[in-house]
Amino acid sequence: MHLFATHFGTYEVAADVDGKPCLKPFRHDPDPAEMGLGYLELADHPERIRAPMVRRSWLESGPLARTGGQRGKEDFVEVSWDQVSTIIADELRRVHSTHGGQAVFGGSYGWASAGRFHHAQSQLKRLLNLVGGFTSSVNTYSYGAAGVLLPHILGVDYKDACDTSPSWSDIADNCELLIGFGGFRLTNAQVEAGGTGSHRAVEWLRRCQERGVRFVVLSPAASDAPTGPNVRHIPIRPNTDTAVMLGMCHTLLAQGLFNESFLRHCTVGFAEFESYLIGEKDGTPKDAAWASKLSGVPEEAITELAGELHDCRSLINVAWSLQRARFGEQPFWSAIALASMAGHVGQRGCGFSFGLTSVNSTGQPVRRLKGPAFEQGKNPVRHYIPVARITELLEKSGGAIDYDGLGLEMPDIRLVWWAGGNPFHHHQDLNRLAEAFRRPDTVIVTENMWTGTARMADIVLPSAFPFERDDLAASSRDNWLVYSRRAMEPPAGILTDHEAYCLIAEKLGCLDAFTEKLGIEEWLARIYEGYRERYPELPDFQAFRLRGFAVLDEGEDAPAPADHFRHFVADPVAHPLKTPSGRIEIASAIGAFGYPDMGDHPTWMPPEEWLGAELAERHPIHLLSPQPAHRLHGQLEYGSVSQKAKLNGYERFTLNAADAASLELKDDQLCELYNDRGRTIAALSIDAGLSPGVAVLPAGGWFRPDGAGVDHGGNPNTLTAITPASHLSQATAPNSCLISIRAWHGSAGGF
Ligand SMILES: Nc1nc2c(c(=O)[nH]1)N[C@H]1C(S)=C(S)[C@@H](COP(=O)(O)OP(=O)(O)OC[C@H]3O[C@@H](n4cnc5c(=O)[nH]c(N)nc54)[C@H](O)[C@@H]3O)O[C@H]1N2
Ligand SMILES: Nc1nc2c(c(=O)[nH]1)N[C@H]1C(S)=C(S)[C@@H](COP(=O)(O)OP(=O)(O)OC[C@H]3O[C@@H](n4cnc5c(=O)[nH]c(N)nc54)[C@H](O)[C@@H]3O)O[C@H]1N2
Ligand SMILES: [Mo]
Repeated sequence: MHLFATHFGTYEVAADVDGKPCLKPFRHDPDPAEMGLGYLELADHPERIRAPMVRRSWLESGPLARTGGQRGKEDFVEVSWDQVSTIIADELRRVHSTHGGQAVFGGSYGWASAGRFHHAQSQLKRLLNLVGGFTSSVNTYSYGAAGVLLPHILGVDYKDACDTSPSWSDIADNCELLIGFGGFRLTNAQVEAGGTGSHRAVEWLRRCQERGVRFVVLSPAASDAPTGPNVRHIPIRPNTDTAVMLGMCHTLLAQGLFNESFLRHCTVGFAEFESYLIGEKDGTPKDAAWASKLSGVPEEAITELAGELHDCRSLINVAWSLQRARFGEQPFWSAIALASMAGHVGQRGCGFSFGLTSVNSTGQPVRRLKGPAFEQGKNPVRHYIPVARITELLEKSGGAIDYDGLGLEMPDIRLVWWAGGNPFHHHQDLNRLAEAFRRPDTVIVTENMWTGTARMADIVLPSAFPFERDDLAASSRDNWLVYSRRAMEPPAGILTDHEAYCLIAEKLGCLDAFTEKLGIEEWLARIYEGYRERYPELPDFQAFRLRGFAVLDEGEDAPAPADHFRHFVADPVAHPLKTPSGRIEIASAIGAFGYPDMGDHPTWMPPEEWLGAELAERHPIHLLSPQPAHRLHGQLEYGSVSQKAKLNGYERFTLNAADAASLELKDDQLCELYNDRGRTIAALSIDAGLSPGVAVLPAGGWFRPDGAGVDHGGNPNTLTAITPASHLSQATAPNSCLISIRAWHGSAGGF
């Protein structure tokens, strides 16, 4: 079968009536994602990068003239591949020999495309590692706060926020009550990093409902609650989930409804937490009335839910979005404390989980295919940043930052190279990022399209789309392997990242080390054989290629579902967690780092930007920026599915009817969303199910500032702040953002 693998699923490559290649849903996928069906339309889109390009004054005067101030404002000159590979090789040599490898920032965060070989970051990092290395980045935008917190609280085995979840099958069979903080935004489950052959999250959710699992969803958006029976939606003020969870903890404590034996055997630090809950330290009991005032959730709802959490076989799920906020570690830590008090952790389908439906794989009862990728080699440079500190890195050069008990030195960055990511989509406070991006001597970007990031570069390398090359796709959290076969040739003048880097490696004298003298087919076979070594039941490479896919445990009974914490809870001494105490740390030594924004136990701290903040008097709307339903971040922005969801090319945002009326705004009206950091234009859609004082503008609109600095792409990151979740994680926190909204009277599309 001729298949094409993406992060949003697998598609069959067919021919349309004119004989041109087109994509069809994969026959084995019960819930294929619509957004990918038009992917091939992008092949000849006008925004495609068609040749290597160099910014004019950089080309004319070179890196030492420091013309970075012109980045994003000046035109580009087309050059040949021979020219551009010489220019880049010379520039890498110059920076490495004059400043050292740490002066190159190659962290290059981003989702790129599915495919283990053509993985954009791995290709770039392998090249850079061969010529002196680079300053790198750690963690993710997805769950950066959780990724640093959870190893302290649950142990390193649970670093990946997906790994705490019970299986959907166990939830359906055993759980009676599923409380979802942040709800279940089902369009998110269309995505899986690395790809999948089968979208199953929605099916599992339905099965839970059929089996009588009751759902309670706390979210500012009613649309986060699944439709169907047994679902209750409770509106909540953004960023106040910690308060509600603490209010529930207090209720359990006050009513004596907590599992003392579980707390004694399986956790440490409860006494300290208890003292905080009853207000011994600060005079404020964290009771339901207190939590209600902060969150807007009725007091009775908090006490009633707390009782039910204890009385029923219950599971608390927290969406990843909640930790993408100021103090984002707290709702995850609080959920662990609350579930520990309720006492069902370790029982099948119960306890706590993070990110059910945030992506397809969370909770899937499948064996995971862990396999090799294109090796990056060894980086001789030891410097790194937490991924969301890019602005400070470029601004400060030579400064230091706190991170997880360490002090990280920030090297002086002279050269930035980004491939497979779009910081001018994904990072916060883009106007500030743009200034920071103007500091280094040289910026290189490898891209398919003229994204905001490509426009901010000095040197742009055009990259083939994933449907223009062969690859082998698999997610390390899923059980599908797909042979992703080229659907068409790339246009003349456009190379794959690998081909482009071969030209540069040749100029740098490391071509053989870069390719190991293997062709693409040999690389794919080698990667596949790496999988077969671990899973001998997989068919041989030729059979796999011919069929187009392989599935672990195909046709067999589903493997035994994961039973995280089961052995630990049964015997915490024999099966300790990898935490300092061997148990769940309700209080932890991370408090001793002394960070102003991290205590010893789950704690409510009011963010600088939320509806209860002083700033709300000036900017009274809390902006949330969830994942876009119609594309993958900024990818497929120009696909027909994404374009259809817009109004005349403008991104849509939502607001409830009362807020719209008080601002004298109407449905479909173009509005300006603004605060002290920036301005962006989007079209209003009234959403009756949205809480008052909340606006929703999904991420992924392209940053397209006009001459006055007003973004016409509807990118929420023109408004969000770089303030981290905390000094512990230094993670991204876009969901703590206050804004104002007014009608837009400027020109539409005049940019
Ligand atoms: N406000 C706000 N901002 C957010 C979030 C949020 O919730 N709110 N979420 C954050 C999260 S969780 C994430 S993961 C990030 C995602 O941020 P990114 O991962 O940076 O977003 P993508 O648009 O997927 O960027 C990938 C880029 O790689 C390019 N690309 C694809 N294939 C290839 C290839 O083979 N080679 C090369 N060279 N390039 C390729 C694509 O054209 C695309 O521009 O955004 C974060 N930003
Ligand atoms: N279609 C599509 N799917 C995707 C992606 C994509 O780009 N497109 N990106 C993928 C990626 S990289 C990631 S990391 C995951 C992210 O998965 P998540 O982090 O789970 O998803 P989000 O869409 O950011 O947010 C989910 C919901 O949280 C709610 N929410 C936000 N803030 C609060 C709060 O303070 N309290 C409460 N109670 N609720 C709140 C919002 O209403 C929102 O609908 O999604 C993945 N799935
Ligand atoms: Mo993400």
